[in-house]
Amino acid sequence: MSALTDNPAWTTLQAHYEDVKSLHMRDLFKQDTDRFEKFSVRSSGILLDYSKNRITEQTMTLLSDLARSCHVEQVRDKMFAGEHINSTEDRAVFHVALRNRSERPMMVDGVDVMPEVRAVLNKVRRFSEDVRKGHWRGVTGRPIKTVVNIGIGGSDLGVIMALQSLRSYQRDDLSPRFISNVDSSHLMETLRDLDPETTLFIVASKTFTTQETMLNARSARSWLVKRLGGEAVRKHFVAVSTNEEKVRDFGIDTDYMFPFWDWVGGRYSVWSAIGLAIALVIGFDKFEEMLEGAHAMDEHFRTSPVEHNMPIIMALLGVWYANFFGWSTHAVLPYDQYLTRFPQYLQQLDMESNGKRVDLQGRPVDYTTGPVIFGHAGTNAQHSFFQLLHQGSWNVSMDFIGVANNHHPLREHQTILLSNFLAQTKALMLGKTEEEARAEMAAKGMAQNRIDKLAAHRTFPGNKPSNSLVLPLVTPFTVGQLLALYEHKVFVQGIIWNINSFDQWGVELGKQLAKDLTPKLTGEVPIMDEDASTEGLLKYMKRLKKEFI
Ligand code: G6Q
Repeated sequence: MSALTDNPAWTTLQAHYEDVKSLHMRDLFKQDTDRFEKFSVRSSGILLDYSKNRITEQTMTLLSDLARSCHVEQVRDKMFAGEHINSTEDRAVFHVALRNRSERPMMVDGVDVMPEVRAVLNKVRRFSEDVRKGHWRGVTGRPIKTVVNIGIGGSDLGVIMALQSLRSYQRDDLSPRFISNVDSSHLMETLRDLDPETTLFIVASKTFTTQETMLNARSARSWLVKRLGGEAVRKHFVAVSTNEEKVRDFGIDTDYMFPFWDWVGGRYSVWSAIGLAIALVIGFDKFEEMLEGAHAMDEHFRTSPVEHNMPIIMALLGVWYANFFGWSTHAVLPYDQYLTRFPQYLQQLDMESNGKRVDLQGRPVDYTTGPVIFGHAGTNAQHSFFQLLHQGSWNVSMDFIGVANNHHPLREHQTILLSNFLAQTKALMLGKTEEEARAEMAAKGMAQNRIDKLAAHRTFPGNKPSNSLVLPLVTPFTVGQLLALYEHKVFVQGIIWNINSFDQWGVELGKQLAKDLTPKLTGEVPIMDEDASTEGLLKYMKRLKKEFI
């Protein structure tokens, strides 16, 4: 037993689970027509309807008790106070300072970081405006038309996701591209049709040592130098990093280095100068609106009581399914094409943060932690994996994200999109009984033997829980809110599971081994002291390389 599974709030929930696990939401909705009012919450234009969950009022009371007994509010307050809650790296977790739009100071180690945060934002503003207005030009005097962000993980995923989401705010003459994978195909396909004279590279790396990013940056620099000469680097390369020395060594003018700080975790860094590509492509004012949206969610999270706190409610529902129902998968399903990259972004945010197996004290946990996250945009996803959600043998908890309005006013498209959004959560909740399936087939005049044969196949168990988040429109503000909502949800779950959501040691081992294997692939070091599989694969690949190239 651990402190968590021993916690009376936890054991009470376990007993409660036994009482409610067989209840069907269809009946819960029949018994209580106020479920929507009782189980929905709003924050600055975003609505969370969590009534289609396998919960009663008592469930929510007990889950709130759990949050309180795990000191969720106190740890939240420690984060906002700049305390070193990232204990394994002994750092503050302070991305909320990057989007603090209030006059409140944000203190870390006795220093208010807001003057520095504002100074970097101003630098981002000036540079992005210069580029957008054509004042900053390439070495041959032509304005910039393409911004290539070279980064990986937290220095890539947030920026791609935000720019994909906010594509309708993009100008036709300034567009983004991304190079992240060390696979040369990514680099070469990205550069293939680019004009070096109108291309600006941003090397985005907190450490400026990440193997993939640095190799991609060097190859991009060679590509540029070959075409425009060495002098071009200072006009076509800028950097976002915490490592000034390495930026200078690379040959980037440190006047065009946009700094951030070690209290910003990689996957929480889109709000920092890592967002430079966002400011360049959609304009600094829009980037600021994104910060404002996140700040609005921060204020909601910081000040709302547990029972009305959107991120806390979503976190608790996740714990309810992961730890009491024993479901290990969570799907995120945005019904908006602009949000297609959102599930992928969340995979890193959630799975890197809460994919942990020891608690803060270093003891193995005796409960499950972060779930597997997957998802895709509706309605497309309905035509691929939704079958499993409706009738598969696994259970998956779900977030549906609906957007009331569209940037492209083709009314019929939007109506059908929203109808599908509503229909899915309803179908998943209600299901279809065998009697209903039989009656439906009979009404169509089907023969009885055919009905008997198909009845089980056409039955849907229902009782599949989902949250519905509804946004007015995909804007910089709502994207900011949405990201912050999920950041805090993940954080709250980490508090309850007593794990550190802000380190990522799991990423290290593979990185180290890759470095050791490189000389074995190149032949600088003989293939020895490897396990039989790695040795066999190494030899096989070396042979194929010789045969094909
Ligand atoms: C995120 C991780 C990781 C990181 C990348 C890139 O939280 O730490 O995804 O962002 O490894 O790191 P650099 O920005 O240092 O290149």
